[in-house]
Amino acid sequence: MGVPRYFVCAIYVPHDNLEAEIRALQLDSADLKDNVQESAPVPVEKQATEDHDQEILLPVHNPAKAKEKAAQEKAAKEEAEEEAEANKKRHLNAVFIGHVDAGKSTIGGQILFLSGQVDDRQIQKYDEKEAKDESRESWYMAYIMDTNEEERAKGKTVEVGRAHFETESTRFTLLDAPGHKSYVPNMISGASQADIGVLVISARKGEFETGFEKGGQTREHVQLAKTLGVSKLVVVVNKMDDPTVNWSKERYDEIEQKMVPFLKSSSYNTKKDVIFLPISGLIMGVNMDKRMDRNVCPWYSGPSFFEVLDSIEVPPRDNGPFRMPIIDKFKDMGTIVMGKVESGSIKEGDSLIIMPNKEPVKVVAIYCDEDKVKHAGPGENLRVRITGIEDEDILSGFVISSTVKPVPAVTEFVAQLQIIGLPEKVSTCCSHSWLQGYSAHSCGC
Ligand SMILES: Nc1nc2c(ncn2[C@@H]2O[C@H](COP(=O)(O)OP(=O)(O)OP(=O)(O)O)[C@@H](O)[C@H]2O)c(=O)[nH]1
Ligand SMILES: [Mg+2]
Repeated sequence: MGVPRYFVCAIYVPHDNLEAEIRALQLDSADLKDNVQESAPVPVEKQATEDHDQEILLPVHNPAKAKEKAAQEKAAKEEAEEEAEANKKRHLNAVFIGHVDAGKSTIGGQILFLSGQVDDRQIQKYDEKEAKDESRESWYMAYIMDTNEEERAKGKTVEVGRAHFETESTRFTLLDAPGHKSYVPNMISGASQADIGVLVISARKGEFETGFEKGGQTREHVQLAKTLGVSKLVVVVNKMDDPTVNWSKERYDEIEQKMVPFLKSSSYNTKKDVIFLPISGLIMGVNMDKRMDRNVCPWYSGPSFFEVLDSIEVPPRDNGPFRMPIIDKFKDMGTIVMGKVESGSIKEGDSLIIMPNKEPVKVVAIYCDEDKVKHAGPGENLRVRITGIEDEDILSGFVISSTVKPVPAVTEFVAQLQIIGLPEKVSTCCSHSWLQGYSAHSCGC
């Protein structure tokens, strides 16, 4: 309970008098020693107005005050935590796309190495032991992202790899999509969580051509990314160090000139929403965290990859009712759901509902990157621990949403389908069987 204001004023002791009082008490205390408290009890109200020194000299056991102080300290700590969270760097989800073997995982691994998350010893372990054992000497950087046995044995990403890194002003969630055509559905799942795309193109002789030809995944990935709402693209022309390229400006220009009309035809504004740059993801990572060494490539004077990532605008976020489509779920001291917040925000203790099965749930904990946070806003990729439902009652595609305005469950909806390619034999008659890839923005429903 607070002290009435008039009372505080009435017992105020001017500083000079206070010092004299303390001195007198100190002298007295030489005789009285432990009896100070008994012989000179200090009213609670007075204690509340005095400075810290006096509290030390005259400790008074007051549970009410101790409780109040603890509450104040807790509130101040919470406020500081909230402020720290609010001041956090902006956040972007970046999906790495492009034809198989273009170098997506290698670049992802290099980013983690350059940002200090993987050290030399780990690289040596991958390089000298694991990659060599698989006769994949140059694959050691990709092994940082490609962690499962199948991926390492085949030298191909299968599942979307996830990592986190930070540039000067931005926190990134890195989504490393597979390039092989067998895993296009996994690539779709990665791109659907992304704000921006990093399109990786191999400049190596023959590799750009294969990836860009009809049937190559460069085209398919660009079109899928655009359809899935990836509004900005960073096109990294990779493997510029390869002996067939050797940092040739002609090769770089050729690739850019061929890509620009195609990107335009895929509805990207190539002036505003696309930026090209040459890099090498292997060895030391050239033009990645630091600007290009002019001895390596004298004709490029533009920004480094990290600088480009830092300057990309965050797309507008939706502050509507809370909606997070569930990408995955698992059991870990309760039920954990994973996904990207498409709209609204979430905080610890929230009561939400899982749609379409209308299960009420409670938010126990929120994890953003590796950190536990108290709340999170739109665009964040989260893991959320909930109670009130078992993981087997959740399917990916379900939406955890606001109870007041849950995402509607419908039996019919109007969709716009973008057909990005037809098998040659099926040109006139449409059969359902080949219409495999589609996406529906869950929030728009
Ligand atoms: N010379 C050279 N080789 C590279 C570079 N980047 C990647 N590579 C090599 O290209 C091969 C494929 O690299 P990955 O990173 O696995 O390619 P990816 O795009 O992730 O492949 P998928 O995940 O299967 O689509 C590996 O042998 C890498 O060492 C580069 O900048 N220069
Ligand atoms: Mg890969």
